[in-house]
Amino acid sequence: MTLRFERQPPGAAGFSAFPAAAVLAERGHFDDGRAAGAPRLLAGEPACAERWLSEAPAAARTEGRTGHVSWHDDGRWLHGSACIEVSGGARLREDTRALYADLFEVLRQRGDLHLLKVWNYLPHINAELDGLEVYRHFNVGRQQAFLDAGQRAFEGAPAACALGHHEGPLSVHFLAGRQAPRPIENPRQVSAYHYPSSYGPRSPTFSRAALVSLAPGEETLFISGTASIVGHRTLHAGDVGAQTAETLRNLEAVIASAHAQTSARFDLRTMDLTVYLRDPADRAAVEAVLATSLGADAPGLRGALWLHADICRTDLLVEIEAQGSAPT
Ligand code: 3EB
Repeated sequence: MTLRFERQPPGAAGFSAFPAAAVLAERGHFDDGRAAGAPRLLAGEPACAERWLSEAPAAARTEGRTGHVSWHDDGRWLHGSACIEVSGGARLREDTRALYADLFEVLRQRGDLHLLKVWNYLPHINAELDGLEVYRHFNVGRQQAFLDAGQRAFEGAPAACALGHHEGPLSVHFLAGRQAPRPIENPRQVSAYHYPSSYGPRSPTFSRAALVSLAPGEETLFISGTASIVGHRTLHAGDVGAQTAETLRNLEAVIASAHAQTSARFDLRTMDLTVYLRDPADRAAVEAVLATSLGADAPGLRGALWLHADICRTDLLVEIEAQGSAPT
């Protein structure tokens, strides 16, 4: 039973007609407040929908709500979303932990599913609460929830991204499956789950990428949010062009690591890219670097989703997420 990802190509009138029953999950991206709890599209971008399409028969499908989490399960793949209004510092840790506890309860109830990819959107991610940054509070609650649930918080963690938005709740979307993903790391970077404590009391819980088969004869690579970090340090503070070039080197390094694990061949130029920018005014500079490296006509660049988001370190200006499938 195949799961497919579709992104409405910017500028296109809409999707080819999918029967409603085929849609496991859908997320819209807008440049106004319609999707509170998620980063907005850069102003002027055409509204975009992303859909996970299932081939499972209707009879195999279930949906439900467990605590904060709404989920849809097609018997093979499960997509879930949760949000929680957050308030203070200590509360944020507990809220994060509670949200993730519900997420892991869904996975347990549905048959010990494996987390593949998580999208985390935090309100005011760089704000300071009770002397600690929001992102760092979040990392404490997230790692604790993984440990509480007996989930792999270090090697074997899912792919993820974590970005900040300016209005709405803490929102988490996730994809899970019946088969464990293969975690991929980047030899140019310290694994995020091993970052030193100078980045916060608990390390971030994610792998650089996850490799999974969503369809027979095919593998999908979920590359986590990737930024201008080498070792564990931010490079090129204040220079968005150089950060973009460094991010591309990291993305290529992750793909090279994946190629050592599978016969599938991934190509950044044809992957689905999501570009998160702290400052919308940086778009032209970032696009120029991507065009030089990938080619101005690369489908990945033409179809990229450009979102306005705060990155989890104040000195990072850009983060890029990539996803793609290839035959094995
Ligand atoms: C980094 O490499 C950049 O906390 O889930 C990227 C992807 C980042 C995911 C997360 C954070 C996360 O550390 C930030």
